[in-house]
Amino acid sequence: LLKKCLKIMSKKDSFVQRVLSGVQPTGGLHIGNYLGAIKNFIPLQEKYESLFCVVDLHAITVWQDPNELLLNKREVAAAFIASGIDPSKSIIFNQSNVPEHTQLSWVLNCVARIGWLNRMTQFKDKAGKNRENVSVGLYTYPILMASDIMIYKATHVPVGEDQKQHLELTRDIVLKFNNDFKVNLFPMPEPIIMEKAARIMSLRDGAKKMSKSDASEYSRIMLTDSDDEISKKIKKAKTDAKPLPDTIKELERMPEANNLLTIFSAFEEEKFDLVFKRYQGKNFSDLKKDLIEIVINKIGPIRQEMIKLTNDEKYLEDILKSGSEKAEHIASGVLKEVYDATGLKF
Ligand code: AQP
Repeated sequence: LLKKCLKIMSKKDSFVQRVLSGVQPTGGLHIGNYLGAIKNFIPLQEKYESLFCVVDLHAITVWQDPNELLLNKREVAAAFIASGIDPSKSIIFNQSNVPEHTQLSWVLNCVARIGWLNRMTQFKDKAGKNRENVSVGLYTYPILMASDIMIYKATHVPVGEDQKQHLELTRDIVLKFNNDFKVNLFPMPEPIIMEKAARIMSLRDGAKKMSKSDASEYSRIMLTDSDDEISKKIKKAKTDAKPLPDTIKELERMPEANNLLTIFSAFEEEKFDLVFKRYQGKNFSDLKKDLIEIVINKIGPIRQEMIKLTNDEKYLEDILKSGSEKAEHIASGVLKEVYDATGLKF
């Protein structure tokens, strides 16, 4: 038994420590995407072999204008690089350029159970009352996400609160695949809970998350916003007429105030409690004035770099091309193993 355990352990340890994450090109990126995801990817590339993917196949689960989709894909790639993801350390690529994602996805469709998908709360939220009329892709989205992870045998996946359930599903699929085919082909992907990642809410409604698809542009600060736009949006952000409260307990009942302090604390990398102490009892205009300066200072350089990168089409295309070649090199090997294990090989 000991020999068997050691054999399994040594196999488990032989997996390359690899991170995979993706961002959908569904519109201009905002500070929620940056503070909640991209910023937290940067340190990972020092520790793991990292792949960061523009997940265009996920984006089309909801209608996308083809011309805008192309522009948005470029913008996500530019945002990755401008924020500090280094193409010489990490693999940056477009999901649809590596067909193995969808090839594995079909196999995983046949492994996953309908009951598992029926439990996915994100589908219920996104489909709402319109469930009969949304795309089948929106329903099977978590299987494609499992495939994104498994096609690289990723061992670690940075996840925010909203993606935890999808990663659990991936873990169920890994277990069932390895059991069904009596292999140890896929490692069990571990979540990297991004504790520092902030959940940023809409500037117009503190109960709704900041989102690319929100109808109001004043609900979000985009990474491409000018200093003027940043200033206007923060000035107009919803707050109370009264000053900031004196206690955290009172603050908990004020989602918009909470959100502005969260944005401050996330950009400054300063503890929320300390930021709150500094502004308790003060007027919102004091907090907003300082926040405008901070956001402009942090976003300004990223915006300038993004403009430079999106203007240099050839540079971005070269990075994405080389990224997809490196990604496909890994993915094609894994797909071959899957076809061998499942009898699909000819
Ligand atoms: N408001 C947010 N606060 C913190 N993190 C956020 N993320 C998105 N919004 C916030 C994180 O950004 C990463 C990439 O997101 P995505 O584009 O893949 O999907 P999403 O969560 O659906 O993003 P949006 O902005 O809300 O887009 P739409 O409107 O198209 O649905 C993810 O890690 C996400 O958690």
